[in-house]
Amino acid sequence: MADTATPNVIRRADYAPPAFLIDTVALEFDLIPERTVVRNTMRVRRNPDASHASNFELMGEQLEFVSATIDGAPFAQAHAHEHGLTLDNVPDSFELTLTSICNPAENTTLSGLYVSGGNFFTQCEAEGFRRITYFLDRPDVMATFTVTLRASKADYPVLLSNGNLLEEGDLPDGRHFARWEDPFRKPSYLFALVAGKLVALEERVKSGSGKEKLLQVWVEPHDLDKTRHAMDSLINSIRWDESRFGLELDLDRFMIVAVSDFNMGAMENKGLNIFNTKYVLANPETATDTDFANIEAVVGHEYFHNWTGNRVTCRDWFQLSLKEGLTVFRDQEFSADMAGGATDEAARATKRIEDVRVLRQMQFAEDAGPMAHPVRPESYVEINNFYTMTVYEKGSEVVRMYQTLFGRDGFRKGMDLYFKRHDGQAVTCDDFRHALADANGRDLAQFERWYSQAGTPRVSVRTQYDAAQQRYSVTLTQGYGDTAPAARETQKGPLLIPFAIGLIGKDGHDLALQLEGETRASEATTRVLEFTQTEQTFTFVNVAQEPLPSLLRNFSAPVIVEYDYSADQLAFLLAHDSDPFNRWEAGQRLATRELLTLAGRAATGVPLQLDDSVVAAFARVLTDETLSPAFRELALMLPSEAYLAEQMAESNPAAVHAARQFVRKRLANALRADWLAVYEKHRTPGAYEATPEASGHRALKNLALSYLAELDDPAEAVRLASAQYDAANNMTDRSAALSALLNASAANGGSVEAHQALDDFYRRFEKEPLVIDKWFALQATQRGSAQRPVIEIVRKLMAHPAFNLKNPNRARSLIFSFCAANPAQFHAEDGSGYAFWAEQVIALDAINPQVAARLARSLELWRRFTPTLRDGMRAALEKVASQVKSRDVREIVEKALA
Ligand code: B3K
Ligand code: ZN
Repeated sequence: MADTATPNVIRRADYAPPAFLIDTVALEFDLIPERTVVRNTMRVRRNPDASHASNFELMGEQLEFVSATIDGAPFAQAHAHEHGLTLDNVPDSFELTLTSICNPAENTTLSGLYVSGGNFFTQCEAEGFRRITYFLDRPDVMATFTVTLRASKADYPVLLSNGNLLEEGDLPDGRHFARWEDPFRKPSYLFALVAGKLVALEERVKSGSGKEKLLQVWVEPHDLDKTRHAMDSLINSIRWDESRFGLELDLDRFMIVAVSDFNMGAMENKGLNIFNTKYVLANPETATDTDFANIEAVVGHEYFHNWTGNRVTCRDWFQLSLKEGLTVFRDQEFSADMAGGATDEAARATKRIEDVRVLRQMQFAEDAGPMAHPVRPESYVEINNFYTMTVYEKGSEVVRMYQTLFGRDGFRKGMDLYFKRHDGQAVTCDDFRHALADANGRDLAQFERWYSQAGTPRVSVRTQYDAAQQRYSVTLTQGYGDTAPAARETQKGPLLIPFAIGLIGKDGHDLALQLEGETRASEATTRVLEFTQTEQTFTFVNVAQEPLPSLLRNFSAPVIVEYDYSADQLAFLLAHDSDPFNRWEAGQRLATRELLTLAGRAATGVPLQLDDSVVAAFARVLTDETLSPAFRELALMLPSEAYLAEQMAESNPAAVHAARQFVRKRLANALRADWLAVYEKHRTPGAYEATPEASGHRALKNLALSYLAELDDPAEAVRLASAQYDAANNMTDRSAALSALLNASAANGGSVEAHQALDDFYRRFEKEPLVIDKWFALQATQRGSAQRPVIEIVRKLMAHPAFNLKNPNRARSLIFSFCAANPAQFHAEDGSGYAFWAEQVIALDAINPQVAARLARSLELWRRFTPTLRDGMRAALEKVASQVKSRDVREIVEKALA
């Protein structure tokens, strides 16, 4: 095996610096779909910090080797093999020119150079550059790039690459060229090119230091009317990074390009971000409020990578969270600031709640299964499988904890030091932690465990009030409980947990906080306790009455809090906690507890009932006009079926569905008049506005509609939904109405209204692929019934002319929506869902391993389910394991079965 062959398992401990360094790269492309010729000229020298190697090993995949020259002379000792190219006995410093050919037209993996809609695009992270040319394709090899693109002018009028345009012009035979230069050293994963028939929305803005910048959003011509929001989001991102972190755009030109075939959300290539159309294109008719918010977040995320990821990059892929966790944190703060500025805590909390919901539902589940890994993983088989909720979302929580510990100013000081030390370098998570520690004069050695330990920590809380002494003690104990074996082996000791707490008095107001040893109470009524030992007691003094504790305010650490609140106490917190996050949290705890009890009953066939006090607690939120509509919508939304199933000793999706439906119906029927009143009151007549306020009204109104659709007699809801569908001037209202119609009709096997609306929706938006994705997704996630199982609808839709397995958005809209977002139907007892899953994973494996591996993950928690389901899932996993070829899918299913 040559050195560049990928061994089965790559380990962090095996990191070694590269034997050679590449200082400059000049790439020349002759772009032809089936046969693109790439000439790559590099200045190479031995790495003084690495051990000597006589051979130069370059990575390469799916390339046809043509020739090699060293310092202008043909080089005969070049051997191409399956994993790359070996050059024997090279000099210490030399200019190397390699010529090779690739086939973008046949590249269905969407990694490397590929064709989509007749245009050329690239995706190089993590290891796609080696599918374009032979290279030291690893992030610690940083070079400056110049790129020359040549192509037919009629077919590819626009030629883009990273950095600044140096020159462009015509060539013989109807061809033309463009030459680009990126002045910044970068790793190969940030390389990009785009060529095709595209048009741009352009803006010129001045950056903080007064330099003019050209901003462009490139799309296919018919999409130009959907680029304004992405452009505004980009301008806001530029402003925000200047004001919050003092970071300026460093290029004269910044481009975003939309492509409809894309494996993930977007990619932060230097100066040339490439985006899934889903995260660029929006107008009120085609995009929902959620789409608008996601576009703002993803445009921000990719833009922020320019500093956190590009200027300072990762030494190796184990450090992925260095850029991803940090950049997710930055995009979350950006969205929160856009919604509520620095001070509107309620508006900020809405964003926080949404982010924590995702973390708890997805990352906690990941941490509990066979793919559990630390924020900085120790090993991987296929790096693309490690762009995970843990690396991104838990990684972002880890970054947030620095800010919770040091405050915004302390965090900023740490960031400043990080850039001062590491600008232009490829570094590690330890380097980041050291910058934060040094800038704040702190020893953060213990904090390293957040990077090396997997599993979700549990903090159990005991409290004791001593009325005579007016002392209130809070004892915290930390551990991991009964975690997945993959996580257990990483757990070495207690973490530094910033534990934010408040104490609430009988009147619902926060009490003053004075810890034992302090001379007086602090002004702030939330205190961040630094919890560092396995067990630790914090004692508050001068506590005149027995308080109710508000624990882990604003979700100050990614942990599970165990505390035995009574239902009355939760209702009290839901009504009074000054921390909006914990107000929401109290409602969720209350609902989760009731729902789990009911699911347990449903599983054993005991009749279901719900206490009036729970209904009353929800009624108070529903009718409390002092709360923002956005908050009420979040508070009234029950925990998801997936999250609830995950909390059961044995996951039972059918029982969870029955319990959740029972509660929804009960709340619908008991509060019918209130839902109707809320529905009427929160209509947003007039022109569509994409503001947080307007979207809050729509969210609450549409939640009301979805509850009304649960009524025993849904006639009224059907009437409202049909009217809303017909009158809607925006996609949020139209798709919510369609969804309500589908769900209202589920019980009686489909209704005329639902059918008509579905047909109308399709015809109306036939030419809008992103909306047709919604059309597939709405049907895949709809409620089913014994007479009308959703799997049958899904199978029929697989044969629809608009379905296309090769387009990841479309595959996700139908297949992933069904397998991952419709648990009650997917986990049908007859195993029909699992058989479908296996077929699709196997089919996708041959087309696009990265997408296949994502789908493969929807069975990874199989061991936690009821015995019948478990058997069905194991059989499906075994079938897949015996048939798939890609490293991507193999890693997932083998870990699941191990
Ligand atoms: N850095 C890319 C993700 C690349 C995924 C490769 N499989 C997008 C992002 O996180 O911004
Ligand atoms: Zn990212």
